[in-house]
Amino acid sequence: MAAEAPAHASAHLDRFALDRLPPAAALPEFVFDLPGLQLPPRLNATAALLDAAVARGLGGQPCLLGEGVAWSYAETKAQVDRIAGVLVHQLGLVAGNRVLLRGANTPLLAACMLAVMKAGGIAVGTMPMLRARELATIIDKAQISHALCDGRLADELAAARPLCPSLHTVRHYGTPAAPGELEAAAAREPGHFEPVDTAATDVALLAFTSGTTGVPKGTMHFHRDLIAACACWPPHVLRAQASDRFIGSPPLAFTFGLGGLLLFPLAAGASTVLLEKASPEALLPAIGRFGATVCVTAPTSYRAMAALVVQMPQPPMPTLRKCVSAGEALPAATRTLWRQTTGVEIIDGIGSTEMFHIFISAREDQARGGATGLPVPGYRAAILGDDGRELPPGQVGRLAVKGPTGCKYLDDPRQAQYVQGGWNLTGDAYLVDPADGQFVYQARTDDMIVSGGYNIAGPEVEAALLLHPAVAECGVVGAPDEARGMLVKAFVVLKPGHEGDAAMAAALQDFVKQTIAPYKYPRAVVFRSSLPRTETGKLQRFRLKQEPEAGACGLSLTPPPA
Ligand code: 3UK
Repeated sequence: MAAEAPAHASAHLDRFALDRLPPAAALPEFVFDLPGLQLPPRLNATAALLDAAVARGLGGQPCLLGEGVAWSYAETKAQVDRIAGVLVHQLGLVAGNRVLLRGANTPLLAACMLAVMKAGGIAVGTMPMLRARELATIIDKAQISHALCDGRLADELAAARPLCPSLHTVRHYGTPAAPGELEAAAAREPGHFEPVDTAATDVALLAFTSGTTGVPKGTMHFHRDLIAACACWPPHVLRAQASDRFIGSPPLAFTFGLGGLLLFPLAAGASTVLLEKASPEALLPAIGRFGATVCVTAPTSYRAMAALVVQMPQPPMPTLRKCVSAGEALPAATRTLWRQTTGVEIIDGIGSTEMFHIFISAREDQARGGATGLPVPGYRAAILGDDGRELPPGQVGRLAVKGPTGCKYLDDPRQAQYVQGGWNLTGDAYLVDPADGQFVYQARTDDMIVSGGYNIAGPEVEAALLLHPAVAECGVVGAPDEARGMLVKAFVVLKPGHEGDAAMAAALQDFVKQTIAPYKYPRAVVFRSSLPRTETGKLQRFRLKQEPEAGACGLSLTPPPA
């Protein structure tokens, strides 16, 4: 009889990820003291979420929904097992191989991601909007061998292929109305696939940061990380139930979306709606149409949906009971507006691609305007000074966190920036409110505006501007200025019916001076019809900072670049 493999032995025959993990000394400290984080040494994330749900008797319950799709847990498992079978039996996938996933959010994309992990592969999600050059960078960095791609996005991947010698196998999938080659191959597989017996510390996911500068960083996540994340924020802060139905906007390629719209619903035995188009205009009616109860999206999306709701005779989403916001700071005005329009208190949470998901957040009953919340059970957080020592409450410093998940860059010297002294440093400036211990976001550390000797956090000025009834959206950055070093400059999108003229600029400047310390008011105000955002809903401050007329003071009415 063959000796049993030691509990920690990797199942990966392809050791690419294993060989590129940061050395032990460069890893953050991992903390597993929360009950519920005593995880077994062998763990396959898909089996632990999906197969376990079916084994618990949820087979007949709704699981993945989308346009023209409504799969039960049993049906989802059968789809996942067939695709895992295609990967291993037909496409020669070996445990540890990286598989590119390319498509808008759909049940089929979700099934592909789960299948890759079940088969012992490493899932590499990509934002649908990426162009050939960006895809090639990721494919090369991760030495990706296989790709499962939505047929409608085939062209850009085809354009990338000549630059990607590692990528030898591509299969396209279709829609419920027009199935593709992947579905045809899956139909030839049996409905059961035995999960690969991965170690808890085998890499399951490679998530690339949507970095604003430099080469994107690949963050590696173990099977254990995905399951640990399911045991922290969801049961302690979100507290969803099996009867819940999730819906939202973040792509599954973004860990905010993968957790919030796939793994956490599965862990709760709930159902989830995966929408290809989830702009505020599309998401709002979809909440009502699907009877969703938990909404997961970005702050700007709540603000835009609130503006749509107030134009309607009745809120179009009577079932909605929980709303999650992450990706950027939630302005107090948006929290209030959403509560007043829908009656739902938003659950804000800060997470990062490196940490996999949310580590500071507040339940509805703890939520307070302008604060992110408290460390999520399972995580510790501190504010560090420049010398790396912990600062007392009330002082602004660098946010540092540790917990069961943490930063593991794929072969990247920037590991030493994110992880210092065992802490994960997110790059955010925060303070702890001495009154209630809540963590209060200031800005990204490199976005702090130093003007005339004062430190000014752009998001605080944005929060003030958003309280003005004419402001739809805004972004505040520092613009170079000879006299002050930097100048506070606001880019403002007005609501329909308002004129972006000199009088409005002056009115907004006065309004900010009345709302927060006057020295923080924007000395330059620029009106725009839209603001540059990433596919994950984040304001691209670096692009605002690069504006050609960034030094100019006063008013500019130039239209946004196409
Ligand atoms: C910022 C926030 C204030 C912050 C993410 C939830 O956004 C996510 O991951 P990214 O790697 O960016 C991380 C950075 O985004 N941020 C995110 N949430 C908040 N700032 N308040 C918030 N609530 O600068 C952070 O360092 O793109 C969010 C879950 C998973 C994620 N990957």
